[in-house]
Amino acid sequence: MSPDLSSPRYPVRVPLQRKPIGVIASALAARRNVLELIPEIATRQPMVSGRTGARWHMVMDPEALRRVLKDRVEDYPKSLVTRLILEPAIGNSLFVAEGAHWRWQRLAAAPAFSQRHVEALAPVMTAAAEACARRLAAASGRVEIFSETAAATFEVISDVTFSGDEGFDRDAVHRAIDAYIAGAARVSVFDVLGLPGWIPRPGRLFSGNDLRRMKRLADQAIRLRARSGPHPVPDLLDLLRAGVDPETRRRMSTPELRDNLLTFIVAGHETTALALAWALYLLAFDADVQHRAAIEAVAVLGGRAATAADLPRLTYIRQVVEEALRLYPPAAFLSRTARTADVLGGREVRRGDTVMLPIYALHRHRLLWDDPDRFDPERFAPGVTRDRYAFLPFGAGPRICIGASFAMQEAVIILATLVARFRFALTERQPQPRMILTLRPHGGLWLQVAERS
Ligand code: MNH
Repeated sequence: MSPDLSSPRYPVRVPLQRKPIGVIASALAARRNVLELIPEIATRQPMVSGRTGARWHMVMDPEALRRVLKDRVEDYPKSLVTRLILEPAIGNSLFVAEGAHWRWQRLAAAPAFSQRHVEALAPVMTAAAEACARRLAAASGRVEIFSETAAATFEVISDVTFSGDEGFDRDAVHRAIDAYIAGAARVSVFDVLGLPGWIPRPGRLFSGNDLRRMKRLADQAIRLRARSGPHPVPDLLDLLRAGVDPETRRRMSTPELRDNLLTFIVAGHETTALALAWALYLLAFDADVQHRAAIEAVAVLGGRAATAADLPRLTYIRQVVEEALRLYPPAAFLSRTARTADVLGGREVRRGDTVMLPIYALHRHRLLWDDPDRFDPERFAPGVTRDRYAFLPFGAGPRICIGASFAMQEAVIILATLVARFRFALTERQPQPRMILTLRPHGGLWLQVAERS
């Protein structure tokens, strides 16, 4: 018997499909929430295949995931839909490029995300945590938490990409990115499914104006920096400008720098904000866990904001972030296109098939997790082992998120700072997890916030 998920033992979840659905129903469901495409059996079986116009496979088997993401990564490039959605905004940057063009950009960007540089960027995160706490103290009462965490992570990412005032209009960039994400959200679906051509597709994807303006602003800042030289504490622009192709000694051109910096902003701000918002929801959901997290945060921080030096002692806070990334992975659904015929989990894959990696279902898979819908940060306690490919909030293999440790450091610093100072409680408005490009709380994430003591 399946547990009663309406009972408060379980935090909110997406109702998965229990019956196969047709093409039109799929299209409508996917438009509303990509996760509604996932059949419930995807949480019990290693692989589910089907045909909705084109052939597709959903892969939840750790061995098969390893093949797609690591062993045969060249044979499973990012899907057409990924390119279609992202290219207008971020060009052929690190996130979308394949083969040699991806490789050299990854190598050029790697030093910027090394442990040493990420730690050097921590003061920016501490300042954003401090500012976020000030805003919450002023707001107290019912607060829409996702917009608060998004403000904090945008502050961090814009400060570490284009630090210093070089006429870089952050608000304009923020607006352009939000408008772009809203526009992109309207398309994804149709192509994720490879629907037959007779189904009408939405018209123009994005207003080109916002994107053009955003690119112009970034180009200006890059040209100014070329004249003024690097900052005393190098930011991501400085570090990327210094990056060279180890083989050809080539450096990034202005458009390449711009596309990659905008990629960091697009890939790094909303995802981290969601991890934080869902973590706060889960703490509000479970008072015992929140109590334990607060004891740790208060013991380590007292009343001040967290810094990089505190990280080794904020282990439970980190476990909470990891468990939030399991239950509500911001990148809950990845997709690839098979470049050649292959066999995955004993099944025939043909060239051109869509290979979907429903991270949401993987993270709640009955064969991989015990009572998977339950919130339990102990799953990530030191010493607990699990299959490397059962937990993929940042992907895996060569294309693993380059910003993973940046994001974890930022999330722990901000979460610890907030939990030490505030108590969070649920309101009668349950958040609704909906995935468009990322797994967002539809209608906002409303919590009751009160200062401690
Ligand atoms: Mn991030 C790739 C999730 C934060 C920059 N990111 C990925 C992938 C996932 C992901 C999943 C792999 C996608 C795929 O294989 O199709 N990223 C996250 C999550 C967070 C996150 C859940 C926060 C939490 N990402 C960040 C931050 C940055 C960043 C912060 C930058 C500052 N991510 C990237 C880049 C890539 C990426 C760049 C592409 C890397 C590559 O393809 O080599």
